[in-house]
Amino acid sequence: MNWKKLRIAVLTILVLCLIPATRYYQIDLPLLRFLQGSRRVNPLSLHLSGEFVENNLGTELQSDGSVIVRMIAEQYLFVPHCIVVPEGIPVHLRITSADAVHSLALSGTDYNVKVLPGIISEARLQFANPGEYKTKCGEFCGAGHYAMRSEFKVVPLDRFPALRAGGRATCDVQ
Ligand SMILES: [Cu+2]
Repeated sequence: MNWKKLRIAVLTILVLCLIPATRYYQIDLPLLRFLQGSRRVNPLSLHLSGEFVENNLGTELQSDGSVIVRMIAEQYLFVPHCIVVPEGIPVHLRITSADAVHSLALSGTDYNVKVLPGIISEARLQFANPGEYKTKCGEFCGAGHYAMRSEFKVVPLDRFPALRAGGRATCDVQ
């Protein structure tokens, strides 16, 4: 056996093992950030420009009938605090963090979306029944962590306030 070939084989296996390990432990490597290009966002300018400016947050009905929800997690609140979505419609969640590592956890379930500064986390949800679903931050993020909560208000489709494409819905408008 040629030692040089063996060494190359061992190194290759090590590198191949490291790739899933970095994903599992969510190690933030510059290379991974680069590979995630389209999901990157500058946490320092979220409120100033781009997808996560204030009037673009919340629920938006798409022309194909699906729903997009955009949220920001920051110490120690979720913006918007309350999200209204229709029942039985796929909801595409896009959320990012303005500061620390947070997560959006649906109380009473093991559903948990990790939220990192600089990255847009995406998730698909669908609520079968109307009701108020409490959410909380599932990742310890500092002194106010335990007060970091929000809710999803799921309404019957005919009561969903933004029934036209591009329309927006907030919990206040019912
Ligand atoms: Cu937290």
